[in-house]
Amino acid sequence: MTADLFADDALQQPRGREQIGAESYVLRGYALPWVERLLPELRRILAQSPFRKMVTPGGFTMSAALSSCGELGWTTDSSGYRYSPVDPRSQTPWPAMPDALRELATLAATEAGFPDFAPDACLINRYVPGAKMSLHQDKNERRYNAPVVSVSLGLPAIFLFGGHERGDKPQKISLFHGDVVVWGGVDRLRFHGVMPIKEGVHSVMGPQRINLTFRTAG
Ligand SMILES: O=C(O)CCC(=O)C(=O)O
Repeated sequence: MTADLFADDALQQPRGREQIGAESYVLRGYALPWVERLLPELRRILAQSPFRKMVTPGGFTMSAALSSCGELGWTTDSSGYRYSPVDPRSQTPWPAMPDALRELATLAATEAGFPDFAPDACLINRYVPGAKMSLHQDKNERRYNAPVVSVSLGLPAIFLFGGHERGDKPQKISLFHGDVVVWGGVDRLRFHGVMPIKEGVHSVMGPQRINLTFRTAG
């Protein structure tokens, strides 16, 4: 991979910080300089804990495929949503969180006004065209004092950033390869989701969007 391969994304995205809530920001293109370090680490993680489809407690199969790294990984099955120290597929610990991922997440959090972020969980979502994430709140963490840091790679997405009630009309925010969204503080429990991904092939990531969501869960 060379810098040329993500030149298109860099052109689309003037770097900068867009405020989307009282304590929420989109950091445009923030992860672009990290992509070359992130991709080999992602390949290593996914060789150990491959993407898999998970089922919600209500019996629906999620359209995004999931994996995780870090001390805790988010899982769902018929008995509920929870964080687990082991990958339910192998019953062994999730892959460790690589330094490059942790550093990116903590620097992005600092840039957004959360200097003490110490993530112990990184959920990795894979969206193929048509896959989506319904509006939800991140509420399985033990405390809500740490922000959520969400890194977008690959195909563009429309991120839905709602309010504190499910019925609140969400903002629609276009996210591109390398964008990072951080929300915390008074915004930590806002509903959010992703509209169905449009058909396409990204020059670096191929026909998919991968999202890394960092949280302090334990
Ligand atoms: O893919 C995204 O941008 C958001 C992911 C998300 O909402 C989540 O993992 O809770």
